[in-house]
Amino acid sequence: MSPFITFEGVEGCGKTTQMEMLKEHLEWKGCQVVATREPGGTELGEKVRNILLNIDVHPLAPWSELLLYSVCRAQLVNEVIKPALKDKKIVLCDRFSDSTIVYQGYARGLNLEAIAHLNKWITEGIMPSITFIMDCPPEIGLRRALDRINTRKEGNKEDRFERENVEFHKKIRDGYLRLAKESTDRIKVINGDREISVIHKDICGIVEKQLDGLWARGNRQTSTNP
Ligand code: T5A
Repeated sequence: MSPFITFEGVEGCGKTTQMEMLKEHLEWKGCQVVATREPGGTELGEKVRNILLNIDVHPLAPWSELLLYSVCRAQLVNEVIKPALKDKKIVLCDRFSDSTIVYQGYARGLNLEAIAHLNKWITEGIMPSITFIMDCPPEIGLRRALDRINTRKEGNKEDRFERENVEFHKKIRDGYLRLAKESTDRIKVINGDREISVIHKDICGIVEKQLDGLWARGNRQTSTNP
């Protein structure tokens, strides 16, 4: 199986920035990479994303929210992730099932066992090989997210979660750190409160170590390697 790498963390922790930099780096090394995101990444998923994040759409009951995130994931796994892994491409994903455990489970308080069952069915058992948790204090992440909103020309608006108070976001951060303790092999906690280039170097080091292991086992699927 090709590497399936996910990026997680509080709002504005720098996941998207790091995922894009890793994609560029891996492509430069000659790898075939598919980068996607949740919620979204498919035509259906992007439409549902608009419902999930748009605060103008009427309030969502917690179970409705969970099921809508699940719709996005089921579609993304089928349409994008599974086919790409089958083609031996490296898949990078901005958020995945850990987000549901933390946001809908730990923070919203929905039943964790039900979430685990649902995740297992809709992901068809596909689990990330590495998950990076970009750890930073929620105050810093929210500040970055709000700064970005304020410099946007259009859509000058917070999303549903950016409206939540700092206490809610602290629960999210604690939830991620709790998950990391339960899955030390898969989950790597990265200090996200540093220079972007320093964080990138750490991430590349971890990914390359895993790729070296795979390639050594004859799984190399690159076309060229400069
Ligand atoms: N959600 C999602 C659930 O509740 N359940 C689920 O199952 C799933 C899948 C997704 C929302 O949905 C929720 C969680 C989320 O609330 P989103 O718009 O994708 O919504 O929101 P986020 O995932 O939080 O993404 P953001 O784009 O807000 O934040 P990122 O990706 O963490 O941060 P990034 O890289 O875009 O950076 C934000 C800003 O900070 C700067 C960047 O340049 C950018 O301006 N930055 C840094 N500045 C200083 N130092 C650094 N190290 C920096 N790194 C980035």
